Amino acid sequence: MVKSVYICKFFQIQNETNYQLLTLNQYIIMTKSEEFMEMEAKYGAHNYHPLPVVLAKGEGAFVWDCEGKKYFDFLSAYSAVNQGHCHPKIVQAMCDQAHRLTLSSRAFYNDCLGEWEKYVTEYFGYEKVLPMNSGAEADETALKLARRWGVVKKGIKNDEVKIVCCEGNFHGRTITIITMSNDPESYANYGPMTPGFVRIPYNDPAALEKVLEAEGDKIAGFLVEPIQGEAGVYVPDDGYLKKCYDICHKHNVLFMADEVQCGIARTGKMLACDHENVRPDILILGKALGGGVMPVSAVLADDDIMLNIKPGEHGSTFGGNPIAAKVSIAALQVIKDENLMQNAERLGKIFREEMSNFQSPMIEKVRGKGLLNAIIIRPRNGKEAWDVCLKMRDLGVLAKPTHQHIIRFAPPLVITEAQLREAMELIKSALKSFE
Ligand code: IF1
Repeated sequence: MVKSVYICKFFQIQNETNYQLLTLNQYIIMTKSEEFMEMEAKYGAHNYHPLPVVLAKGEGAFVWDCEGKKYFDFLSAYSAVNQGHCHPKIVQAMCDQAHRLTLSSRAFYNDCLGEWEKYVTEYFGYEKVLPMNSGAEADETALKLARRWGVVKKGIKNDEVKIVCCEGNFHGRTITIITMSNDPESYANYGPMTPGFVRIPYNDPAALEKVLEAEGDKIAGFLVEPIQGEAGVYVPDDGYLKKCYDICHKHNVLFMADEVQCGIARTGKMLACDHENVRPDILILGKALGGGVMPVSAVLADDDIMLNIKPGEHGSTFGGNPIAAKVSIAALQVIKDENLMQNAERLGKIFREEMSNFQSPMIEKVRGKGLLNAIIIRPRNGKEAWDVCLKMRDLGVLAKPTHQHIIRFAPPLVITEAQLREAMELIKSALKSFE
């Protein structure tokens, strides 16, 4: 089983691992995987708690660890690799451009950005796009755009402008963004927060109506995830987005959708908002926009909103770089060429039906949309979601718990029905092993 071993003098892995450890005098023989985990524990900041598995290769719906063991990837780098790992067309686009020009900065024009801007605005149906890199940056950009619009167009006093957000939200990790969070793990003990936010319950249009009636004249925008990912794949009631959109428009408030995780075919439509035919005033994209190859994020809006930010007032060194532009076009083209929306829609139904019908005392609930799904785990004999994920890993399926008792299941959208069915059998075996 242990294919290659490394000899180390110190051993500090905190996480449980499944590989056999052999003591040789005072030395410990480690697998390659263990050595990499050890290095991260020793030299890296401890801001993550990864599942103990070290990935070295990926292709389509599969990844391989350092020892060559193959797994179904049911996380897809949190929906960043919707197009599958190392998609040849996306990788090719990156390699081709990398030989020509990697970075110009926005101090000069480059011969890729305009083409991407045209492609993306036509693809999603907006007049303008603003490129950034991470999802958090795109959300920050959207907040700045909404505030600017609020001040310049709506006439709100600069220090009174507010944004409405939702309980259970996850929009990233900056100070301003964690201000919106009600999860202490995200916001606690990071010092003073950013003023100007009002938080209301999710999936509650009446709460939005109430706050906009009370202080709508000071509110520039309403920021919402069409499906809450971090909260545990929380799908709101049908009609929620449309109701919120209408309420926003009644009060001259911008409807802003964070589709960083649920966008780009993940839920069975290009955007999760498409399920309700809602066109956000400000659309925020990230993750799969770069096909899991490059960090590419973007904010889309029409001129009336976008052109309130003038030259020099916002930007990013790497945003809109030539490689990102080429990679992103390829990534979006793959979504359409390979019918990934349709695949997500069809296979998502199969997943939810099959897993809902499966009798297990550990399954409390199965929910989701398209291929963004979650199983709520009922702990049994002291075993919880983390233990299920470790067992699934041993059987060859990788997924990660969120909030102790929820496991997210989000394979790359290129997964086939046969592969999905094979993976579901492994997931069931993992659950059965705790009975
Ligand atoms: C991590 C969750 C997923 C996001 C939405 C913006 C961002 C995210 C809706 C920021 C990021 C992440 C980041 C990742 C874990 C992950 C996550 F569990 F936290 F909720 F995907 F499910 N808007 N989501 O979901 O994007 O700046 O990271 O590019 O490790 O923190 P980013």
